[in-house]
Amino acid sequence: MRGLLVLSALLVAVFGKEDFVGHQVLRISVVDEAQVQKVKELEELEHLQLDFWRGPARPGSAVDVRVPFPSIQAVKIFLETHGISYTIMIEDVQRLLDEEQEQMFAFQARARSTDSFNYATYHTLEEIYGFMDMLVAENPQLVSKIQIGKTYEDRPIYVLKFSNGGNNRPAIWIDTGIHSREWVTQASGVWFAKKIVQDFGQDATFTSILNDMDIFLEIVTNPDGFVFTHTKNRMWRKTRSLTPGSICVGVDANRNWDAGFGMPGASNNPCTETYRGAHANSEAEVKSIVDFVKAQKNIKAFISIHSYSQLLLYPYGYKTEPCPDHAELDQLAKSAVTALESLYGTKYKYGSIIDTIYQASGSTVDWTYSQGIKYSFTFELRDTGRYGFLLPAAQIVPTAEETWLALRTIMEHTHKNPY
Ligand code: 0X9
Ligand code: ZN
Repeated sequence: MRGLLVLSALLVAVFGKEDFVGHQVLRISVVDEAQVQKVKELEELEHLQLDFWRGPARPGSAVDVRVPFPSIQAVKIFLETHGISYTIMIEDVQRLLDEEQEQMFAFQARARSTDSFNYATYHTLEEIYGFMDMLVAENPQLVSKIQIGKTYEDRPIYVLKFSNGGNNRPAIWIDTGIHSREWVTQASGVWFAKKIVQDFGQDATFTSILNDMDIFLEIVTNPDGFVFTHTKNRMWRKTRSLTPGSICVGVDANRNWDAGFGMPGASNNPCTETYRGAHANSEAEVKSIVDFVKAQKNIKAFISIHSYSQLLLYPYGYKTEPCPDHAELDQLAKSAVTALESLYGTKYKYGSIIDTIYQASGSTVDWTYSQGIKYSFTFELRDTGRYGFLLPAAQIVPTAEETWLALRTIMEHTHKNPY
């Protein structure tokens, strides 16, 4: 281990890439309120540099946390002292990252068309933006690219528009990758884009949807963060904006929306992973979508895709009161996860955000719902924690395929139930 640590320190010095040698992901089971309090204490110990992948704790639930090598002994002793049980989900995070990198290098060749593009590996921002241009060039009748804004670091933010004509048809929105480290989501977004052009004119049901409605697809919703996950820190979640007066970088773009902003379920501390930002819409990546949705006026379904945990969720995230469309959304979620499961047996739970995971304020779909977009959903894709955010590339295509069945269910329902 010592040799490894020295080696990795060297790698950081030479390439400036954060390493995760010896980091473990622990799954902590909390049985009661007393244990929840203990885990919260752990969260507040900033010097331990813990990265909570799933949480915060609720009695009877599990918390997944990445523990840096130097903190492992302290965390395990703390848990054991308080009689809190845990298992090791990932023995060595860096080993998974090395495998991921090897896999990417093996398929480095640049595709010349979207037919030869490798959907079964992870790609950089440049490769994904290249893919988008190829798809548009190959299908000029159906696909166009819209720049909806620019990121904090001045990168263009693109949305693909799939439209068979008409003028401002009712539309379905799908976004992936608002949290940059959730790589299976951007990879699935690429696959969805190809699937849309393949199924149009082939699959009767889908064709009839696209004959009446448009689809907007934002594949890389947090481009700065995504570049950062490739170049500096694979575990980056937030945007890359600077906060005056703080050394910490980034805002949680899924806490920055103007719905319950500032309420419990987000943090006002720039150094946390759920920092909500100085004010609602402070992030260019969020504001660009807000402006687009308001200008568009005709979006009828809004689906925001995250990973991991295998969940299909609907509003609210910031309050416990059921939303006015609760019964319909619950039924639709049930149909969608049933369709998803039919392909590979992958099981999803569904429900409102606050009931199913935890209170989250200022999150995307609470805002879209508040704008009158009834079919506002958010997915948490594979898996349930074996690999977490580091889902092996071999699972990209199966994940995208099964998710597509759920998306289709939501699109069909939206198509059949105009409002
Ligand atoms: O905490 C979050 O933002 C989401 N979990 S994640 O691990 N992907 O970060 C859950 C929040 C639920 N709300 C939405 N996904 N919109
Ligand atoms: Zn997320």
